[in-house]
Amino acid sequence: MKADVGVVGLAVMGQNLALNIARNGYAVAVYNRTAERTKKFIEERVKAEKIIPSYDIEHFVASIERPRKIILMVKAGTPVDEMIEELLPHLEKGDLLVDAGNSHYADTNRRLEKLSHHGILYLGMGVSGGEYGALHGPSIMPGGSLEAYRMLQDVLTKIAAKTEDGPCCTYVGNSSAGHFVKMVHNGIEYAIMQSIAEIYDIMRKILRMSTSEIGQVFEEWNKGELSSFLVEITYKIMEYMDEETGKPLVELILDTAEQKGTGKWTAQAALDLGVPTPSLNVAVFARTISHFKEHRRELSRVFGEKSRVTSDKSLIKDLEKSLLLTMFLSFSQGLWLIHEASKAYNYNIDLPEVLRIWKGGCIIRARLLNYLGAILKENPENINLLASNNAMDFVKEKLSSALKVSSIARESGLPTPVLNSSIDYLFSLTEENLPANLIQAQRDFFGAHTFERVDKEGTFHVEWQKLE
Ligand code: NBP
Repeated sequence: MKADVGVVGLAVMGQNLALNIARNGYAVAVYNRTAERTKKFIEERVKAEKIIPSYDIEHFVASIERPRKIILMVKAGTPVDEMIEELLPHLEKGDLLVDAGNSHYADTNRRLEKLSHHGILYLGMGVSGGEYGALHGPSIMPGGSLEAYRMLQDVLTKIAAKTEDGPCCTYVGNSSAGHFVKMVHNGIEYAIMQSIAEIYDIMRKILRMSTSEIGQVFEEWNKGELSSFLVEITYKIMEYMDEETGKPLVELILDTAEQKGTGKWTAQAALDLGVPTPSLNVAVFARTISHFKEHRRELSRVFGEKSRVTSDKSLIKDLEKSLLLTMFLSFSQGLWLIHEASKAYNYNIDLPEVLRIWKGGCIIRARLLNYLGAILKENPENINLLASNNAMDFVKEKLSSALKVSSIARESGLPTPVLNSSIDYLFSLTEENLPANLIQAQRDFFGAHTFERVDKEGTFHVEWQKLE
């Protein structure tokens, strides 16, 4: 028996993806650098599925039907290059390699270029949903040539999550479009996670709610407009008790957040392309600041006690609206970035399709996406979603709550960076006259950088002071 598809890399994602493909009726060849992991996988997780293990690369490649379709699910970075190097001598023209890890889009472009010289087709494919999604149906974001996508389309659409709008998989666009969209997906994920954490902090420190009470509120919210994967896991986290101490586990977790790079890359891409994504960027810095635990401990002593504003539980309604606003504006910024990248890199990305495939299986799946999709459908040029009366009404209806929450947090000395930067993003975009005229004057003053005028055409420079 030859395999229909090969999977390289049997850590959490690779194992679950291989099982998902096999459970959809395909024969899957598997290979992992360390043989022990393959053995363990076969012994402990494979039952009736058609999974063919290999312990050397040549055997692995030979066990796959031609033209071969091989999915790499290894750690992003040099491991992907090393695996490509190992596979290449055994591949033939017309075979397909798919990098399903969180690779940087520039690496994907480089690999696409290199493999095209060997006649190997290549897809850079974002996969979201964690290990559960990989097994039961992830959101899949493949990019590269359409020809390459067609080779694996049936498999991918079968294994993807399904919603009433179809499978959460689409051909995202040219070259590294898939990895770019997955990267921005993660950037939005950072912002929503941080937003939720900010609300949690207000609930515990200002409303003095217990972890269990906080969980109940998130559970309630998950039944309404805020319904989403991240809100859902938040209430489940609040309910989880540590066996050893009998306390909610979340209370025992050290407050230093890790990151693997996709949030940072999103911020870097936004800066490179000149797209404003402040909420996404500050979410990365929030994790960075969290790392300075000792420094924070020391400075909190120097700063002294902060007087927390008190508020009654009526604030919970404002917190809900506030979170809806930051979620909306995080998506707004991410979509704008994807739109600009699509133009700059000729990705040809269909934004409503991106929103559609984020509706199921992925970490940022949210009921709100139905609404965002409808806004974009109404006007596909509305790339940051704000240029419609309908969307602006939605945002304005949440704004007074967001301002109240932000103000209470400020007065209490609580950081709410995503909330604050989201409000500033909105205020900046809706302000016809920004004080950037003064910035231009300052630049011209010290650096002769010139400026434009509001009353006549041209580029101007004045001698702001006489040089002696
Ligand atoms: P990891 O990112 O932890 O990578 C572990 C895998 O990479 C193992 O199979 C390991 O083989 C292999 N590997 C390494 Br490390 N160096 C290698 C090399 N030089 N050559 C060949 N193989 C090498 O696994 P993961 O968490 O399953 O994630 C896989 C990919 O999916 C990553 O790009 C990740 O960012 C992405 N992703 C992860 C998630 C998630 O929730 N974990 C979600 C979405 C996307 P070994 O067994 O021999 O060490």
